[in-house]
Amino acid sequence: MTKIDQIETLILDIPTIRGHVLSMATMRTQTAVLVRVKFSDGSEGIGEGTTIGGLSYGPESPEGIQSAIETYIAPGLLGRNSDDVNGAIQLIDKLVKGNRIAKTAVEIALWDGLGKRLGVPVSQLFGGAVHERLPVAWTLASGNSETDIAEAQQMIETRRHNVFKLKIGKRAVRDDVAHVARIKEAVGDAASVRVDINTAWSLQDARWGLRGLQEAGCELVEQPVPARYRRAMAELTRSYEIAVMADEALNGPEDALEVVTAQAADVFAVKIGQSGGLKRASEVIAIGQAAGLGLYGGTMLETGLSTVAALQLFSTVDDLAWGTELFGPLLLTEDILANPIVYRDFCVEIPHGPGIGATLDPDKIDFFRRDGRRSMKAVAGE
Ligand code: MUC
Ligand code: MG
Repeated sequence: MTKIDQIETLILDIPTIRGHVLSMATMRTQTAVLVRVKFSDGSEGIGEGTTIGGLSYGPESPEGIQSAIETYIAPGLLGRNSDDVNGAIQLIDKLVKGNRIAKTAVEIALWDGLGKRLGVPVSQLFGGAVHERLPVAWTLASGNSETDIAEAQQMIETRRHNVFKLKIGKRAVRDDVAHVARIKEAVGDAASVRVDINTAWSLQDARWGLRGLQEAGCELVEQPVPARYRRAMAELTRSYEIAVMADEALNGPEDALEVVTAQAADVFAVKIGQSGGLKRASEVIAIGQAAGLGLYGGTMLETGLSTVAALQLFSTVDDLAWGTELFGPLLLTEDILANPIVYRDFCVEIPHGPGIGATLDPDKIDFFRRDGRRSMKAVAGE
């Protein structure tokens, strides 16, 4: 029996190509926690746990993710059967409450190792891919309407993206609606425009906001109000034609069930990190599908590593009606993968594996490491 021998973590800080202005934080750097699991037969698996804006987006920070893995998850897993991923998930859930992103990072590495040992992509461990490529949105969040319009036009011309998610919620609702209307007018029918408020609005703001956004031709509004405001989300879902998507409200299958029960969304933004791993994300997907909701493959702006892991799972979902936003690596100045993900014709291509299908670039890992005392080359497999 192959056993789990060693679990290592590393933190990377990678600059973004421009300031990414969200309602709760402006990102100039993205921080990723990388995990490498070594198995007794010499095989390895890699994973990533990433959040946004330190502790401003959700309850886990990069440092907390690293600490949860090193102090509480790793010691429980050492010596266990490498192939028993479900058993590991159950044990981790017993050892650690919450900390979904930390769990995700480790779980990705376990699936990656299993896929590599079997010589198959992780999608096959979830029943097999039914897509070779998926539509991929881009987020316009420079903080300036003119810059956003120029960026959108360039993306359309180069056939990289024709679906745009605008980050709003920082300014007055009226100003935000005017910003969205300007961008929609500039791109016309060549692109779909959606918005993400990242919980910044009150219910009253949201009533005005959704009415204005709908009139401006915006198709979808993501998490307009705080995650726990399920009744407000339900009112907005039922009162306007514009689609309402749950994001921060969806932390795993239990939340998914509650959102469905409260009729508090038209669409689920499924994120592997927020769900608590690929398996829990597949359960969120199943609940959304059973309720007849639309599905969208969301991101926490991860590097290529977690992005390919998400692609492995989303490639197995028959209908992602709203596509994906798995563009994380494109927001970073450097890709940490030696085999970068292919983006073309408004789509992202699914890597073929084995495992999640990611090979780290050791020099990039070395360059972006936060803690020089750790051997980043070791994580990259050197
Ligand atoms: C979020 O809230 O959806 C996804 C794309 C992006 O630009 O930010 C993220 C987070
Ligand atoms: Mg969101």
